[in-house]
Amino acid sequence: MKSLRNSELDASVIDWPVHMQRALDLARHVITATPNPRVGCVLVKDNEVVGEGWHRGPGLPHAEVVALGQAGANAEGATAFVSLEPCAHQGRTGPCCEALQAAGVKQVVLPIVDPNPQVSGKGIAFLEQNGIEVFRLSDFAAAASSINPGFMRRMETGLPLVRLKLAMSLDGRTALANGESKWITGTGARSDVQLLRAGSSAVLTGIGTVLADDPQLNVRVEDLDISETQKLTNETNLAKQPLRVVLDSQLHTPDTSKLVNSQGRVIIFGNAGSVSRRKAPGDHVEMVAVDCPDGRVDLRSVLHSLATDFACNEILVEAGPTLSGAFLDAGLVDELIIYMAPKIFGADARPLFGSTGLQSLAEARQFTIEEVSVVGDDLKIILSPQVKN
Ligand code: AOF
Ligand code: ZN
Repeated sequence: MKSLRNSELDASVIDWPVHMQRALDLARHVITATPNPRVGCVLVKDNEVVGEGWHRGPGLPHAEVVALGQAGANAEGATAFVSLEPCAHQGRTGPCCEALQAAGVKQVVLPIVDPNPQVSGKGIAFLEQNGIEVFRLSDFAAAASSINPGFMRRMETGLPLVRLKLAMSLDGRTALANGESKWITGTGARSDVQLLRAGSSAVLTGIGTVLADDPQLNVRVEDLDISETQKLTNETNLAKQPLRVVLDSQLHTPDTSKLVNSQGRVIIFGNAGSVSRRKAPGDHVEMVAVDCPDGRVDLRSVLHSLATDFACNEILVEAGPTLSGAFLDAGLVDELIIYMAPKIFGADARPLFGSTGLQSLAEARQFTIEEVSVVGDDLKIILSPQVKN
């Protein structure tokens, strides 16, 4: 395989970055294909696009196969631009490499190798052994990885990517002293959260939030602020709710809770004793025993189980100050997403996090601002935690 920078492309392939960008854009408009990665493919022949495709989810055709279907006989002699190395394995669907070869594709251009050990490097090897040239456009590597941050993370480390979402007032408060917190932010921000949920493999909360707020934590497609085209593109994956996960060491989640009584799978992590005593209120609810040192569910073990037993790529934590703080303290948060409403709640209202006992500013937990935007009437701030040396 030849690796090329955009600046190294000669005149005959000068439009390659345009096609690669298109393949990435197709992948990016897939809200989720969990547990699979979001993948896009463009087939080009004589400088014309003859087929496009994207992967919609497990068991459904991979991006290359969709694009080949569209191209038909025009795939003969075409160049395939794929946002991820084409697979060579028989999984839930057949190997894309063989489909590309059978259709007579002569070149494959990709930005990154698939980190899935079942696939990694094998797709490239198969293509080359069968006389298909493979090129890597290295300038697209970072962008291609960023489309599937959770899939990359799970394949490389065995843990999912964790986003922690919080909503607060201008003065960093999350509820009034009497507990009232509905709603801190406006409808724009709430619909943005729906999109975050829709893109996640699992939405995770704690028993405290279940008892206090009785949330459903589901995706309401009608509340998603996306175009009709994007709704159609994502019809299959949006019909599937993300897993809802509750950390509940003593298994106190009520059988009458909205979470348990709304559509979609629920996983409750608790201590082994409680799990063995408690009967699941339905087939869609699974109780899973997990390490609970000091009576608290061990967060790393939960994440490990979500990645390995439930194939979760991206986790959205929507919890109260205690569990949110515990995820941060354990260094398990990759992305902190704060919605800030332009309202003042005052010092008697409840804070975003509990006391820290800090004696010096130098010890304060520090973040880097990655992105700031206005969503409806509120501010959305995406931050990454700084790792302490
Ligand atoms: C591709 N094109 O569009 C996707 C790929 O078991 P399966 O059939 O669902 O395959 C899933 C694996 O295939 C997934 O873990 C990843 O390594 C790769 N995804 N590969 O050639 C695609 N979605
Ligand atoms: Zn494939």
